[in-house]
Amino acid sequence: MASSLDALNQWVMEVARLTCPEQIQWCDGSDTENDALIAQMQADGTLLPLNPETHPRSWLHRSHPDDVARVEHLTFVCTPERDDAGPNNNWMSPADGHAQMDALFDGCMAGRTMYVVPYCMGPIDSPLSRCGVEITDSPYVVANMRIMTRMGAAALARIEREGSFVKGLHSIGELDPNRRYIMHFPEDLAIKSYGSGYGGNALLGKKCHALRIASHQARSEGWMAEHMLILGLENPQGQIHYIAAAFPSACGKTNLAMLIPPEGYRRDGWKIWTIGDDICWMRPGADGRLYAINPEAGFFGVAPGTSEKSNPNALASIQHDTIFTNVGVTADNQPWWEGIDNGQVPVTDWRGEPFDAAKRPAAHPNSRFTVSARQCPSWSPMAEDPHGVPISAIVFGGRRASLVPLVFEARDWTHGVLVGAAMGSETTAAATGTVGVMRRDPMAMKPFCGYNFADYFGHWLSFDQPGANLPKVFHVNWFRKGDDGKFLWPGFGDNLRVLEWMIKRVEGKAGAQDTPIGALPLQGELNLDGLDLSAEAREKLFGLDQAGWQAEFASIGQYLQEYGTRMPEALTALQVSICKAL
Ligand code: OXD
Ligand code: MN
Repeated sequence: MASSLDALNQWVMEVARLTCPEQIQWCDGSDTENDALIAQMQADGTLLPLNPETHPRSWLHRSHPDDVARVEHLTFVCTPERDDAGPNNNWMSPADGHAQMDALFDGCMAGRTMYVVPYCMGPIDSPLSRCGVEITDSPYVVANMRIMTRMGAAALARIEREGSFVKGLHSIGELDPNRRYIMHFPEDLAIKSYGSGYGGNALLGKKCHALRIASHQARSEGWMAEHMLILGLENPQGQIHYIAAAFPSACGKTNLAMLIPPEGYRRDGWKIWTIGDDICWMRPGADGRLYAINPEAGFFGVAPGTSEKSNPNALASIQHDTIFTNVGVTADNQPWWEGIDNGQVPVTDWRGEPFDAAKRPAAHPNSRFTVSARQCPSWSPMAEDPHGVPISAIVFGGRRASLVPLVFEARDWTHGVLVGAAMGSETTAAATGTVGVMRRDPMAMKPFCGYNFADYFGHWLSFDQPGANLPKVFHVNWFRKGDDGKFLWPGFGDNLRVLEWMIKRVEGKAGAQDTPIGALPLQGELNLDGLDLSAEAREKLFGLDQAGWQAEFASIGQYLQEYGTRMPEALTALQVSICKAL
């Protein structure tokens, strides 16, 4: 019988025949291999060394200026039936998708090295983890994959044992936006990505595998692949509750995952432990609870706005052994971005030109750092636990300047699924396109769900079974603005106050007021001590705008209808009953 390594070798040979590389390098993930790749990229200018005194072993990569974000309009899910991909995805038939991609890949690695990168998403010994192999012609991708996944020999050994892996084929091609596609073939557990070196398009373990392909795998195997951070909230008694939270890209997931409690809370013994900042895989355990792992091993975080005030843990993490992409630099070659607020000034912008504020920001708004999670001071030892951590609460949140209060709680799991399905958020720079436009982004998975959203909501509902002990579901909005256009909630560390209320609810220790949209904190139950909130802020953060919600629910109804009869009846019926109650 052919082993899975035979299958891998055969695929590598097929790809080599198509792409015609000059040489093939199998990556083992070792330091020696990494040092050689870094030296090579330094020699050809792919990586520029940063100040070795202040940022040892750290580099700056400047991408092609047209290749700075995910390209949702060029991202496809290729299923035999269009309806299986759903209105939430761009669709092509697998035959057309393969033909289109293979034409692009034809001979594209001539004169280049083809790297074969085995990786494992999740702790190497966890039954929840899954493996993949990325073939790429980009050493920058290899170096990033080494940080973001468990990459190399151990992953290869697991692939040999397990017999199955996701096949990801990537080439930077000519970096021509007109010859750029990211295609997914869920039935074949395969990905083909051409023409971009940007993380979300090119580090195939991340969005392509751990979300789009994994969401499909998870549906057939009875688990969940979600765009969620995972944190542990430790109370003064030393008990830790784990929370998974879904926010659209560039809405502060990394900040929340690494939150430092406000002074008083810190003194009392509250602490946040970081398990993950972007992706969460969950599966019901024997006790009926959902157990979660972070499939990633590093952070690919948004740099702008990261400061000693907003995220000291992230800042501490990226002082060494970090790859920065598209940030500015100071005169003494330190990385710099808008909002770093460290008293330094940039001299060179992300395109390598003298910084001129009138021309462009020093750092691209979607500039990033790639860093090993082990460098984070709040990194939880439980992040390596093969069993995962039990989830007490699931949080959904969007960027909503109006209407949506600071926090509310769903009545039950079905209502929680509707709350997630109805999520809306203003778009950000993490994807190309207009920024600041409100769109529906169910469970923050709009760009990442590898199949029809109606079926995905059905999959969520299916976890509500006899014996299940599911998390409570909440919705938050850190981004509500006042009439003057300023944020009403201080956010950052003070978000802990909201998490504390949630955990009190989980433990049955806090009151709430039932409303048609869910339960709002009763006055005095969410700790606001020491905050200077105006009357307008209190009203808007904790009140219910009845007329506004009537309009919102009408729009949610229209959105659900876009999925036709495939939409689970339980959700449409609940939407109608909430409309009536409002
Ligand atoms: C990310 C994203 O990079 O969501 O995490 O775009
Ligand atoms: Mn993300």
